[in-house]
Amino acid sequence: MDKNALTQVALSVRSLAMDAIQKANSGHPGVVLGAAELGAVLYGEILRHDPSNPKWPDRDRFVLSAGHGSMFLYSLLHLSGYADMTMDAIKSFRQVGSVAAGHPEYGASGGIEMTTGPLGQGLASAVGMAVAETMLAARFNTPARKIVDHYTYVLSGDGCLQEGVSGEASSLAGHLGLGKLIVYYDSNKITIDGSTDLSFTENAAKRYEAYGWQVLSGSMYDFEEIAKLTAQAKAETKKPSIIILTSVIGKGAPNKQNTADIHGMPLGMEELALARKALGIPGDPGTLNFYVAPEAETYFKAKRDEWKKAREKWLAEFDAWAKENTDKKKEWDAFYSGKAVKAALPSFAVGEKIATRSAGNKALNAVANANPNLVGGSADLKGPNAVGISGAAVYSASDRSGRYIHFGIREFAMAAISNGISLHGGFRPFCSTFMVFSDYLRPALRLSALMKQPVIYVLTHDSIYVGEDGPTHQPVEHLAALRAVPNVRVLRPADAEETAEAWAMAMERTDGPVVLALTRQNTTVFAKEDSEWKDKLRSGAYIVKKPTGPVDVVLIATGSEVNLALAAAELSGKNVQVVSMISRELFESQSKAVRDSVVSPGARTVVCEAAVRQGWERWAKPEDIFTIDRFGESGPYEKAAESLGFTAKALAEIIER
Ligand SMILES: Cc1ncc(C[n+]2csc(CCOP(=O)(O)OP(=O)(O)O)c2C)c(N)n1
Ligand SMILES: [Mg+2]
Repeated sequence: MDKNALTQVALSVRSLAMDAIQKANSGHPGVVLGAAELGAVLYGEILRHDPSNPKWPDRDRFVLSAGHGSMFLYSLLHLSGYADMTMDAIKSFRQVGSVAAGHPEYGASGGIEMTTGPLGQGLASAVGMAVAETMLAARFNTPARKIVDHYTYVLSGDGCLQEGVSGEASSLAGHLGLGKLIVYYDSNKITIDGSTDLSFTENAAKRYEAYGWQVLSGSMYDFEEIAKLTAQAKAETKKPSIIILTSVIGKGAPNKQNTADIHGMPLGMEELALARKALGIPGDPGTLNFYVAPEAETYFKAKRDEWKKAREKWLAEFDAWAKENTDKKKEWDAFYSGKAVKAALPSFAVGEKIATRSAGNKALNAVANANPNLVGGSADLKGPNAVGISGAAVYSASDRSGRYIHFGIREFAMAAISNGISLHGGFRPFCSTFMVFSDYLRPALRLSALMKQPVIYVLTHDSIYVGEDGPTHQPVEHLAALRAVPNVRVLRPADAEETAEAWAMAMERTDGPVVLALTRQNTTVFAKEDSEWKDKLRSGAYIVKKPTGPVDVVLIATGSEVNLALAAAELSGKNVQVVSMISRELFESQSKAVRDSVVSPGARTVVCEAAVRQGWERWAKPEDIFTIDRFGESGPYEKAAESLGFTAKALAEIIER
């Protein structure tokens, strides 16, 4: 280990961070200055990566869970030689269009493994990446050749450890014995408000021990110790490791280090000059020079050759493996194609009464059969969510080949882990819970959407028709809340046939998450007059039933309320055209011609959904929107609906008006 070179790398990281943050007049120098030594040894000596091929499948993953320290990542990506992270990008840190955005954004530059910034989620998703590594290894490694063999590293701060989601995920990681997950904890005992004494005095080491992790500790400022602790972490193959590194926030800024002031504000030109002086960074006080030490450049230049050779060695191994294992190679290609294989979907008979969650289970099984890389599970609601896959082994510490994941009652971690599985590559994850508890996972769903990850969220018990469990379990505002997130596709199929198609639609999506909103109660499979209904479903809505005469009312319904709409149309004396709108967002994104072909312009429209009206205002006049704008009620579901006035008769009265 060339300690002198690493010192110069750490110095360069500090220099770039101080200058970029000063230039932007915005950013978080504290963690970058405080953890620069870890950055140097991590990127220089520990990580197996290749900047010339950032997506190399067997690279080590590094997740900067403390995403506010984005300049930590950017400066190291730049020094390592990631092509997108140019000096210009660093000089335009936090400016519109720069790949060096405020917080790391997935896809902006090679080497950014995920979008971080919402504290805790980086660590939680890293658990998913580590899960995916073991799953992939179990499926593709052979006794002769280990083509999947990499580590997942995380840098986490006090904030990440305070967030509940990291606890949920770490608990599961301990249970699952993810030995190749290594978390560095930048323990500087400072957050925005000041000392952690204000609110965080628990013994994190003991907590992680209790989770079943290996807990190690040392100094942030000893390269050899960090390398030694990392080797110890790797040697422990049955437990994840957390390495607690005692550090000083803002190290190097003589007056501001070890204070909350340096957490999230530029140093100011005066302190910057003093810091440079203390650190030995050349340059005129009063000007920013984005200094990079020549020794750091030379060091990484040599590394780039080593890294490339290491990847080429892997590639040779991979090619040999591919020749010896042609079937596995075919499967590998399918896993990495990013395209789902079309499944033979289950069929249902008109008149059949079946809950869409149950129909969903049949579709899931068909889709899972065709796509062995579909993996996932539920937050302890396997039966109620109906997400069991027949014959599927359970993924566990002793069986990495399993595909069903018992996430435990950890909705937020479940979704964050699913993001990690998706980001890792190779797998298509799904996760599930009651729709009402989507609130518990919403921040991770938001990141799925932001990162364009095609995670499938199976959210059952999708309305007050849950019944006896009462208002705590009856979602009313959730459909609106889910639809409000950009790039989330909410599919609420109306019957078993639509549900099977909805699963297919979910699998077809490649650039964002899909929510499958499914019922607990039975719905009746209805006749579809339009032979092209499946194609039209993919535009978000289609006409279920056309009246014989001229259309008086277009009645738009979603999910189980299509049954209600058909009943109300029967009761009414008007000519009602019933529309099933499986996805409002999708339909709203269609051309006017497509929209007009389903919802005739000029016709009176009535909307029906067993949820709050928010978002439906565009589609009907206030008095023509039949929704539930209050919490539900405990009772058998028909009785609960009656008591809420949500009946076919009441809907028919609106139509008649
Ligand atoms: C979920 C979430 N809540 C709040 C914030 C705002 N925030 C950003 S950094 C930070 C403090 C983090 O403290 P620590 O992890 O110790 O980082 P350090 O101050 O040591 O750099 C907070 C509250 C956030 N980014 N994410
Ligand atoms: Mg801190």
